[in-house]
Amino acid sequence: MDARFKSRDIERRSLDVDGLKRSFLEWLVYSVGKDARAATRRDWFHTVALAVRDRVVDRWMDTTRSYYHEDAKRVYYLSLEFLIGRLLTNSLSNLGIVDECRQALDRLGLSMEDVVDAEPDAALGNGGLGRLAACFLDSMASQGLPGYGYGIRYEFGLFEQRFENGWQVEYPEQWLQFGNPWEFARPEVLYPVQFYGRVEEFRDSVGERAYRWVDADRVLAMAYDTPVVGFGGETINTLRLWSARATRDFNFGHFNDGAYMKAVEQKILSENLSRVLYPNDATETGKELRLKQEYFFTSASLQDILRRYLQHHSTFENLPNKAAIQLNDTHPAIGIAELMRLLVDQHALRWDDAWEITRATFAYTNHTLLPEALEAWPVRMIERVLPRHMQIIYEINAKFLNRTKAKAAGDNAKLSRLSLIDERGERRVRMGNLAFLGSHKVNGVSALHTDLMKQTVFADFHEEFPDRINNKTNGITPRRWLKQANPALSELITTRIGEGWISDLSQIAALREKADDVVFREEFRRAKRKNKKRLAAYIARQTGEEVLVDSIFDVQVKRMHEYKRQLLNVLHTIALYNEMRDNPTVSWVPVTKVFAGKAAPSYHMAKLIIKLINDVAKVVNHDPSVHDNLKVVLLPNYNVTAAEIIIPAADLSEQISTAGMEASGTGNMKLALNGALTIGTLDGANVEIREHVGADNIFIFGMTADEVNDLRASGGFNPREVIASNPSLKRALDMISTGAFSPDDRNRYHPIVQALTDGGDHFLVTADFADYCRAQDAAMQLYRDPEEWTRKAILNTANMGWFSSDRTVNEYAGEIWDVHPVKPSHDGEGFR
Ligand code: CBF
Repeated sequence: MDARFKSRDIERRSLDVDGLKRSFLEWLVYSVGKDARAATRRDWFHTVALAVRDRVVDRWMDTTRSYYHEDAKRVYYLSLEFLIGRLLTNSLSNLGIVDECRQALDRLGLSMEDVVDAEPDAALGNGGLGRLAACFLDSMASQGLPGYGYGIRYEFGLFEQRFENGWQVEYPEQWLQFGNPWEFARPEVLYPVQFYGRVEEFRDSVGERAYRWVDADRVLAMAYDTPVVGFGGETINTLRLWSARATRDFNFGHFNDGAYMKAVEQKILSENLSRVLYPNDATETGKELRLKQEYFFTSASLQDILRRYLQHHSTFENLPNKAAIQLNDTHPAIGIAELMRLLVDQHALRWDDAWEITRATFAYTNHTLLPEALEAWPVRMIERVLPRHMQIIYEINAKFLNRTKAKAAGDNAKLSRLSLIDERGERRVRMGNLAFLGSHKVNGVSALHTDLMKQTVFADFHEEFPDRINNKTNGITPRRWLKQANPALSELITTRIGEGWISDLSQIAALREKADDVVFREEFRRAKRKNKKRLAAYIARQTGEEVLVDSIFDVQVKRMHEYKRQLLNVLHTIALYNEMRDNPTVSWVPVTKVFAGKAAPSYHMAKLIIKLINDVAKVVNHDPSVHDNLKVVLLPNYNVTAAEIIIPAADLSEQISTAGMEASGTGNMKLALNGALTIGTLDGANVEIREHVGADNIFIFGMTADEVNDLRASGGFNPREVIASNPSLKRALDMISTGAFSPDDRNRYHPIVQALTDGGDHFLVTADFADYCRAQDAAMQLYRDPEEWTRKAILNTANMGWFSSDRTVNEYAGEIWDVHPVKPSHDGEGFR
């Protein structure tokens, strides 16, 4: 064998600095095809990523082989979104070779940061739901759980956000433009997915009535696999993303009559299916292409799951013992009808047996109660796009309602609420009801959210199936959100309590006693300051604004949405600005308000709020009378990479949604783990964060979910009265409405003012304003006492151990999936 190939083979395994350096040089030439003198940063990123990928391949195969040999029960996480972000540092960190890589690059005269920064951010998700899926992948692999992610390989991820004259403008996010070194294309893993056509009835071999779906359009789903490196590199799981490919079955009739190009064009159009991620967060769009995307990836995933199952089994009754399928929201809920179709139509199972198997295999996570986010597809659309599925849905519904009718004893209103079909107005399929009925477990994502599910959206179902709803409070991976994003703090923690916390975050509780240690407090502050300097430099680069590192970094980073109430924060900013101007001799605590977040392109109000923040920033930041004591910045293009810079630097974490509206939140967890104090309502997981960090170490304000509910139900809320009785609120609103921040267009913010006044203030911004200001004052007072502030910040970090996604995933594994860790057998030495 050529000596060079042999040497590459050995290099593949080596994890020391020399070995890494040698393989980087080889990979640059032989895989990227560049000479070191001509290589760009991007070439080096590809080189390093390919070299790192090589180091996980053997272990990846070992893992997959072990699952196969043990015929282990696998969990399949079906999600339309995986917000994985960059993978280089994550992979190096989980393999434990960050320093070795840095040194190897150093010897080549390269900076690790430059190489890391050349990686595009894989933004295959909108926000919390997609990022949760990515955290779960990390946690499953890190704990040796046989877990697969299934989703779509979007060519364009979530749009890139830029500000032009203060307005959000969307640009395509072309993360695949220069190739993706992490993925393996699998052109041989190809499944047909059908759309449209009609259903034919026939008699099967035993004379039973049966159905086949004919005259349909076909698309192929092609797999791309990305290895998911678990912490320690023991287990490497798979994220399988589907890309749409046109079939090659051309109609030669077209060819002959000269319409060949038309036929080809049609085929190519079918590849649009995996082209772009829908940019809506927790909002349903109702577009046919979206329904097709949902069915496309779900059908391909189910076909793949059944293929894997059939390697060991010839009948289906064991499917629930070998496969747990988790529906990440209702987006893949059509899978319930699809599995029924595959079992009944293609594998000739009896309906009742197929239904038993389906229900025992699926579980469903609900992520929001917002009515506008509950998917409900028009019956007519499903009938046209997925005609056989519509029949199956009708059948499921009829059987269920017939069974329930007897018990419901004439309660027709209840029956119509339970129905899979919403008959009010245009008839629609309620995907939440389908997901509920077709799953053996249904969970919410925080304790409050789960309670509200039982009381509201799924109240009738809960009455019918009292054991089905359970809670699984979200979590975040400490590997990315502390170890990787915050090296300063994580190194400090490790020097004090060892590194056990990285794989068992409950161990971070050992820091509690350090909160009273003056030296530790000093070091904790130093780490925070380092992160704040890093963020200040990033702010300067992104916005041109200089901010004081010693000001409170008051951070609200999340999607722009009225229920998340960025407006409440803006109103407080204006009120504070006025106070500072009115009282120039007071020694103010300097404040930097940091905002970041994207608005859905069609969500006009959210886009107007972005413009307002930018307009307020322009006025405040250039007003010499506030002496730089107040700065407002809105960072563009919030994504995972930006979050990794912003979150470790935050002092105050804004979690201020209207109570009852944020299902859980996970940014709240990331910020608290990184030592920010939360200012928040009793909403979502904030309630549990308060229980864990202690009521003294969090600033809670505002109405509770019950109070919000009562107030709305009473119909007696009058924002105008509240505004009239609060001069600082009135003044802030007057400034907005009279154009103090928009002299070029004084009416610009009329819709915002209208919504907060005559519009009834649905999100109760004005109702919570006074108490929010009180909580803000308390935070500012506390900040004057750095020792006490730091003590509380340390207690936040120390008490967040429970919010690890390892804990969450373990709960799913034990209480929903019944899957167990599998130890891969690596029969070679070290990494192979
Ligand atoms: O559960 C994960 C997150 O999901 C959402 O982002 C969603 O898209 N529905 C919710 O809005 C979050 O509250 C939740 O944390």
